Amino acid sequence: MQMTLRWYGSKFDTVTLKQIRQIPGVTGVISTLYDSVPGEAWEMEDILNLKKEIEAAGLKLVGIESVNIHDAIKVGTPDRDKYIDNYILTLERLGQADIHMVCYNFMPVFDWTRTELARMRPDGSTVLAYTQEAIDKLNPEEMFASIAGDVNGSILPGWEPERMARVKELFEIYKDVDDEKLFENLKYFLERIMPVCDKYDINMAIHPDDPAWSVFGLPRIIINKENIHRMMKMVDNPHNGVTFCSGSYGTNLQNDLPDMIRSLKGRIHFAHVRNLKFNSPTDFEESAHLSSDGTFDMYEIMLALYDIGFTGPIRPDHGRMIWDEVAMPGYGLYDRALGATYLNGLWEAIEKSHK
Ligand code: CS2
Ligand code: MN
Repeated sequence: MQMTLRWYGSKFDTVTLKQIRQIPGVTGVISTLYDSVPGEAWEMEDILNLKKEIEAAGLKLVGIESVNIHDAIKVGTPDRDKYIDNYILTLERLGQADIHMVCYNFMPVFDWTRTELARMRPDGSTVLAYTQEAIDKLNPEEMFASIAGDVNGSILPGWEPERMARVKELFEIYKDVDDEKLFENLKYFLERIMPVCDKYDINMAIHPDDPAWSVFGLPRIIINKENIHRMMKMVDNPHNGVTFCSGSYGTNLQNDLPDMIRSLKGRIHFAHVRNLKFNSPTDFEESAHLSSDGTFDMYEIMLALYDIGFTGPIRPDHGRMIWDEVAMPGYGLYDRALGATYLNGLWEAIEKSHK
């Protein structure tokens, strides 16, 4: 595996490349053109500038998270081909820039969903949290306003204010899209992009829906072992793979994370590894990465990745806000650095005990 950190670019991130470079064992960065608009093709010049900036700091741009998908593609409207053409152009340019992993998601309307961005834990740290009870009381249009006070001045991925202003309209365009339709539209998209992925050896890594069930009645399909295997079989190409995100699949306690990982040998192109602490099956918070701080056995997760011979990029995922850091919720420096160090420690121990 290659340890990386997600970085939003110097215009948006409070964390610097210099700081990332100084986290022991972190050699790569996962980034994006954060101000790109879904549906538009990325300019080669912008891609190369991003790459150059990262390389000048002594790091490597090992993948993109995310190239976001235009709603027309997810909904399957007649104009989707034009947006898929643009997506293909972006992939082509990424391939030419020697970038071979692209993370994306196929969630309608909302990306990840949390009901609190700064829940206080007993040690005074604050974390992202979710309760179904809070969702059940909310109208989707109020969703953004309900968390907007806790964003620390940052723009959250998938929660851009312009997008949230259109929530009502977005719900409207998805009204005839159910799980089956979403699968069909995903298949159509994947079939169209696989030739360019084959040509440039680009691994597509779909991110799971988070939480891994339907929110506000919207369809959600990338939620469990059965559905991911269905997705991979429907377009059976090794470039059609997954981002294994323990914190997202883990939201559903029925998902056996190490077992899922073992079943995905060869198709996990990217890993997000973090822990969750459950207070009840529908109330969880994003604890520290350490096994003892949450519900998951992180050793077993890393061991499963080791056992399948995982060599791709991995990153700690959301961290707690600690030591008075002010940053994008989930994406501060300190706790993610602790997470990376811990995961590196587990990996070293696993490797050595297998020699
Ligand atoms: C990320 C997702 O911060 C997060 O929860 O894991 O937003 C992820 O980047 C997207 O779903 C992938 O497109
Ligand atoms: Mn994730």
